[in-house]
Amino acid sequence: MASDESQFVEYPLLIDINQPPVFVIVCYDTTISEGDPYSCEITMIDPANPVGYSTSLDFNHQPVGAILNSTGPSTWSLEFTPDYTQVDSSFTVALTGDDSFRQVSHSFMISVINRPLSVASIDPVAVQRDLLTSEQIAITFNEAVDPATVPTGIIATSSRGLTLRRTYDAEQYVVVVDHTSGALAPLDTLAVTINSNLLDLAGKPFSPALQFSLRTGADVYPGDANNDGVVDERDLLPMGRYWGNQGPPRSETPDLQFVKSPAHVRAGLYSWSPYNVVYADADGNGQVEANDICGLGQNWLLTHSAAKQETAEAAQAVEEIETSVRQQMLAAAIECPESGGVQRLRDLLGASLGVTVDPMPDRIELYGNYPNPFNPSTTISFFLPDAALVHLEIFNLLGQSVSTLVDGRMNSGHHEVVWDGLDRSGGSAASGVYVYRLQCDKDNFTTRRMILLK
Ligand SMILES: [Ca+2]
Ligand SMILES: [Ca+2]
Ligand SMILES: [Ca+2]
Repeated sequence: MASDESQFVEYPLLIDINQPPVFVIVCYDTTISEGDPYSCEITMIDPANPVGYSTSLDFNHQPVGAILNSTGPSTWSLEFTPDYTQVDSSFTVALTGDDSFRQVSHSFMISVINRPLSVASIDPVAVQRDLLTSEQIAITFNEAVDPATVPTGIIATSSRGLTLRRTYDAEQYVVVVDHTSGALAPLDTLAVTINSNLLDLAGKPFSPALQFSLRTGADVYPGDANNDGVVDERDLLPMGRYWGNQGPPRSETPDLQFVKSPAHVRAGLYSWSPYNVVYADADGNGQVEANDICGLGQNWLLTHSAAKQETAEAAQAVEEIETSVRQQMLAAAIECPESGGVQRLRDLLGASLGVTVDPMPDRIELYGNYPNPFNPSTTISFFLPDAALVHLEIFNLLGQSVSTLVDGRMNSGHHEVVWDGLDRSGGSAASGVYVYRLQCDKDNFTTRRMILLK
């Protein structure tokens, strides 16, 4: 029996000198999205392949676009990137290894699903959506869209009633929203809706709907010439640097109120150059000049949140402004209505030019008392542009007169009066809030409050 067995075992070894090839790494059933590259590696081992026989690998079935690359003597890689026409399809891939004598086979399934259409980016991005530097909105999608569905799938409206165009770039998957003239109108609100009428090339809708809006121009305080969000001495340098520059006005009449308002954008064919010069034009009349100094002084230290930090100038010396321009700026600051900011501007410019500027308000000014709160006395100061009959009186919060400090004619100029904290009867006034009222020539008066704190 032993010798029979031995003969039985050896017999096939003698005739079966060519072993069938074997797949070592194979590809299995898988699900992939359109557009996503799929690849798998195949290694075929062919033991004892006799001389004269070669090893090969073939597709029996394959989806359109799938290729088999030879990567070595016995390795291949299968590469497949399905397109939109293959969405919702399944493909059976069959591989056959062949050494010209024997074969090995393996099959598996690739299922292709839709990749949802989505927005990859919107330019300008949310934080920059004042469009000061942009004449258009670019919406980039993650994949191609059906151009025929863009007109009803992307709705864009202008608060000024302008017709906005949507142009599709099939190469970049970008829809550009702009105005047919090429420039978006200033001070407009543009609302964009992307809805389910928009289809991808596989016919699948954009979902859920996306809405956003942006304004052409952000609310800023006039005088923030470097556009960093605060009106302060750093704004002197850009204002001085752009002195005399011209651009499109924001309105027919200059805004001498200098209230927080939308920043300007380029209109039509006209533009400021560089564009951020517009921030130095505080009154919006289309020129950087004397009035704008007043806006800077009037809005001194006010802040707003719509600044474009990237355009902010670093703090630099006022001396970098041309001397003749500094002289013009100082002359303008002297003419501005009096305010703490204007005083500061005058001091800065005056110091840089080596001149001292006396404050010369053109109207009656009643300043805050010092110290405040106080005990027992405080100093009240005021300015008279002209000589006047002056009455300065102190009241408690019940409206009762506590003391009269001045009652008579005074010359023009700066005056200081001390209140010693005593009432009419010569007793010490109680702790509390008091009002002091300055009346000139009986026809106009102004009041301020102070606190006596014991
Ligand atoms: Ca898709
Ligand atoms: Ca600033
Ligand atoms: Ca101006």
